[in-house]
Amino acid sequence: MRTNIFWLYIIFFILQSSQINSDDRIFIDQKGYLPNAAKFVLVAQPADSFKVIESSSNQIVFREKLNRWQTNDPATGLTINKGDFSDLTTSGHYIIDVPGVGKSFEFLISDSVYLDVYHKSLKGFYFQRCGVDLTTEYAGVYSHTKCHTTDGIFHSTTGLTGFHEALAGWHDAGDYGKYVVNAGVTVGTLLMAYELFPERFNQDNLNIPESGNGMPDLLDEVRFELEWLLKMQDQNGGVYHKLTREQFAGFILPQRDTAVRYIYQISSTATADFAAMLARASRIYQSFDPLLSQLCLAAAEKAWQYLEAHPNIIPSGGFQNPSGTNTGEYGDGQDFDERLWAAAELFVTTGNDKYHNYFKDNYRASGLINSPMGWQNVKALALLTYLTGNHSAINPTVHSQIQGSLINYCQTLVNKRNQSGFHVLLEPGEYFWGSNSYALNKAILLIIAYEKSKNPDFYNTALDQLHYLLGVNAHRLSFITGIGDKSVRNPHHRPSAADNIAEPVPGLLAGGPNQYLQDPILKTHFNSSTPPALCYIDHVDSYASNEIAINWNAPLVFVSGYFANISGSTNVQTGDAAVPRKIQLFQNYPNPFAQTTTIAFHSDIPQNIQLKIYDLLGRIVIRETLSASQESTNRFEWDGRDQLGKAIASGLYFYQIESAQQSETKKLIYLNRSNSK
Ligand SMILES: [Ca+2]
Ligand SMILES: [Ca+2]
Ligand SMILES: [Ca+2]
Ligand SMILES: [Zn+2]
Repeated sequence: MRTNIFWLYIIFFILQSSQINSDDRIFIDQKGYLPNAAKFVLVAQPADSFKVIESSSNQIVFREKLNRWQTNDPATGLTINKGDFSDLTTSGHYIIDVPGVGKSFEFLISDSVYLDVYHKSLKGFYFQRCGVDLTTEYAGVYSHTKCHTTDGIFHSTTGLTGFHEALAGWHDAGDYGKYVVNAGVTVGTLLMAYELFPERFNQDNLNIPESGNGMPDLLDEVRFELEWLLKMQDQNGGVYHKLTREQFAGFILPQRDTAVRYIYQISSTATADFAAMLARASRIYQSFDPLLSQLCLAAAEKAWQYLEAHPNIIPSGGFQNPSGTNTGEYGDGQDFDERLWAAAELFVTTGNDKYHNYFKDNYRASGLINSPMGWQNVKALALLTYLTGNHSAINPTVHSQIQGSLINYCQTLVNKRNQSGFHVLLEPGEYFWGSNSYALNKAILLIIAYEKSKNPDFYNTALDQLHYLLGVNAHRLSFITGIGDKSVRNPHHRPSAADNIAEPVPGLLAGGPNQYLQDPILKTHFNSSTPPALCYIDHVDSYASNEIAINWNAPLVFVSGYFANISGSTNVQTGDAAVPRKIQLFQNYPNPFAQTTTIAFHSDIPQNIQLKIYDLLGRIVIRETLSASQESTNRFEWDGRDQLGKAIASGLYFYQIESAQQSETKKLIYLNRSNSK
């Protein structure tokens, strides 16, 4: 008898908790969807159908069946049903309701739905700037005084001694080191975004110190890194591998990290990455800053001369931390791909046969495009540079071979997406350190393949990777700080951990699930039988799943920026006055109303909004200043009373919201039952 009661309690408890947590089983992109792109909701619980509800009117605008999509998804162990609402193309705010399961987060359908992701992820680089004050004007609550002002001292292994000024550049990741090799794929990806799609990446209004100077802010941000990189080249053309402490700093603010930071020895991977980055920069900055462009080209050619003089990898076997040093190693025993990338960039910039011949002699050495780029393997960047480069000497046969390999590889990616419960380009085994960036780098290949082929599967599969990062994952989490209703809160990021501010620095992408459990926290929570995609924890100590890094944010900038500016019609603007800060006002509901009504609006940025309600003669009834958040719908409840609390007369009124740049007005009808005749 007691046992029965005990079991009743247990069953009651399970029922209760499954109701409370039911929303955890509905997966949508927490930002939302482009009007004309594919749209899916995933539900990891048996259910037959779903409804899409327009938030402000509470009206059902779409209803469809759910179908079984994956049974025992190999990466998560979940059984997943899928609903397709691609046919809903009307812009607005929505919620998905799955009867018997629950409701989703609110999301947006809009052409500009990813603008916020793009702006924040690019601004994320500004927050990583080293050696300068981050002022409140640009950094807000995350401001701090200049850090690491004595970079750097030659490490004894360089054979050199003393101080060599190497300020500027970005902190690499959750730590404060600066590593040339990881700058390589990062700068390469950011400059590629601008070079391929200048009309999508040319905004000059991202609120960094160089906003409004006439140069796209993406190029200003990269320039800050180039200024540091130029200081990392030795007189012999070789490039020092990194600038770090011997041991990682504790979780302190950057300006408090005053231990000696060393410049380590030259490596051929750093030298070749450097040559590639600066050769690419030379052609992109030519029209904005001819002097910088010349400096970059001279430095890149000098680096190439060093590589020619040292045909074998330097140091032998690749860079390794000397004894006594435990900061990031970025070791890589294969410098073939870095040299190939340097040759490709130098050829496209100069047209010089020396570089072209090197490229043509070596481009097939490890197959064509068959994997995405990463810090350790930049072959895909080399091949993409040749594929998308603009030079009359480009060999059409080589060009078409590379293009064919890209298209073929992207077909395999579409097939892989169709095997994955969450549409992600990661299969068991690929949930390694930085897995989120691995999916994003594949999305970059899909975008370029889409531009070449116009195959919509490539477009939508690339978008699926963004959806994955923004909530369509087993954790139902946005992996980007400060974006979405439920996002990473505790990144392994020293400034975020040390600043006594609850919200982490925004716009930073966490590494993501890591099935290899390469830190003690992951080992504590998971084991080898945990489904690979579940091996993630939002814990500050989980450096192997929850660190942030510049080479992970760079592909996020590329992919979110590509989809954020789909019209490609944005122009370089000058000054904050031209900032297109969008607000959108929705019809109040209920309307007409007798008791209370809700006025809802959306703002693309956090800002103060003036709300006014006025009558047919323009007399103000209500005037309020509201602080709008950009993450969700902002609401104002009104009970038909004026500023003094007095009930107003029945009739037609106007309501208006106004930001510094824009205003929108709609009508409402109030029925005052007590004073209507
Ligand atoms: Ca600018
Ligand atoms: Ca390599
Ligand atoms: Ca914090
Ligand atoms: Zn610093």
